[in-house]
Amino acid sequence: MTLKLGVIGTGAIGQEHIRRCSHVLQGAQVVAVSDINVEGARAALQRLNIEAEVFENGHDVIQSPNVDAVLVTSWDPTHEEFTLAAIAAGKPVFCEKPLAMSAEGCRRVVDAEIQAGKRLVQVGFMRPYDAGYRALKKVITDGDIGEPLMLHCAHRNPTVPENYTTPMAITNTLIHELDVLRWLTNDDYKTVQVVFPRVTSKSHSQLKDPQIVLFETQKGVRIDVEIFVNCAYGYDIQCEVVGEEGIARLPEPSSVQLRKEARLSNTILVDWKDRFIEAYDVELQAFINDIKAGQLTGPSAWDGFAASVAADACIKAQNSGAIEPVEMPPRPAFYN
Ligand code: NAD
Ligand code: NAI
Ligand code: ISE
Repeated sequence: MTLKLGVIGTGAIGQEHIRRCSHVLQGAQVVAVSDINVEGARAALQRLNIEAEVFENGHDVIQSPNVDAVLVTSWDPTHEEFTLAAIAAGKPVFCEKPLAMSAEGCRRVVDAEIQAGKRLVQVGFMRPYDAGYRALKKVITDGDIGEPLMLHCAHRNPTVPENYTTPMAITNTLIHELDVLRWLTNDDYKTVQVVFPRVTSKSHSQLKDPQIVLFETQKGVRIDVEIFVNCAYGYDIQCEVVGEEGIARLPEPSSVQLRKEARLSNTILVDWKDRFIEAYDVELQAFINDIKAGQLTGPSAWDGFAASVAADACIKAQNSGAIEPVEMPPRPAFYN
C-alpha cells in the first residue's frame, strides 16, 4: 500500500522532503500540498515534476480524504496548530522542529496525543538518525571514554535572513542540540546560562550573534554550545565529548583532502540540506515504515516537549543573564 502524504509548507525543507518522499524513499507518494504562497507551491511542484493537489489552506490538506498522513514543514509558529489538527483528524503527523514555540504549546500536543490514545506525532529531530551521531553515541554507551564529564559543541550557519532574531537562536537552531544531547548522554538538563560575546558585524540589530549556552546536567556534566549563525565560512556542526578515559568527537562529513598550490585543504559544507541529507532520508523512511507497521517509534511529542522546556529556560536566561533552572516534569507512562 502506498502511503498518501499531504505536505503543509513548500519552502526550503518542504521541497526537500517532497523531493525525497517522491524520488528517493519507498512506499509513499505526495498527493496534496499547501503554502500561504500558493503560487510558490505550484512552482515547487512543477520544478520537482510532481502532480499533487494544491490547497489554499493547511487544514484542507489535513481534512482531505485522499491524505493518509501529514508533513508539517511550514514556519515555526504554525506547527502546533497543524499538529493538533492532524491529531484531531486521527492522522499521523511528521512535524518539523520545534513542535511548538513554547513548552506550554508542546504540552497541548502531548495532552491531545495522550487523549487520542495512540502515538500520532514524530518530531523532525533528524540528528539521532545521523550516522556520525550514532557512532558517537555507541562510543559513549560502550564505555570507550568512560563517563562523560564535559561536552564542547558548536552550531554554525554561514548566514541567516533579516527576520531571524535573538530567541530564534534557541527555538530554531539550538533546539537540535537540546534534543540530540539529551539522547546522546542519556541525561537531562538541570540549569542553563547564556553568555553573549562581542556581536559580529555581519549580524543586525534584532540578533545577538554569536551566543554561548552553558548547561549543567542532572548527572553534573557541563556542556557549552556556541551558536553562531552568521559565521560566514560554512555550515559546521561540532560535538566533542570529554570522558574520564578519553575524548570522542563527532566525525566530520567526508571530503577529499586536497594538496594544491602549497595548501592542504578539505571542503566544508555550507548547507544543512547537504550536511544531514542521509539523516533526513532515514528519519522520513522510518516515519513511513512505522505508520505501515502501526506504531511510530521516532522522536516523540514528549521529546519535542522536553526540548522546548529547555528552550524556554534558555530564553529566560538570555533575558536575565542569570543561571536559570530547567524543570522537566516526569515522563508520562504513555511515552515509555
Ligand atoms: P521557508 O521560509 O523556506 O519555508 C516555510 C514555508 O512555509 C514558506 O513557503 C511559507 O510560505 C510557508 N508557510 C508559512 N505559513 C504557512 C501556513 N500557515 N500554511 C502553509 N504554508 C505556510 O522555511 P524552511 O527553511 O523551509 O523551514 C520550514 C520549517 O522547517 C521551519 O519550522 C524550520 O524550523 C524547519 N527546518 C528544519 C530543518 C532541520 O534541519 N530539521 C532545516 C530547515 C528548516
Ligand atoms: P535507544 O532506545 O537505544 O536509546 C535512546 C535513549 O535515549 C532512550 O532511553 C530514550 O528515552 C532516550 N532519550 C532521551 N532523550 C531523548 C530525545 N530527546 N530523543 C530521543 N530519545 C531520547 O534509541 P536509538 O535506537 O538509538 O534511537 C534513538 C532515536 O533515534 C529514536 O527516536 C529512534 O526512533 C531513532 N532512530 C531509530 C532508528 C531505527 O532504525 N530504529 C534509526 C535511527 C534513529
Ligand atoms: C534550520 O531551521 C535548521 O533546522 C538547521 O538545521 C539549523 O542549522 C538552522 O540554524 C535552522 O535555521
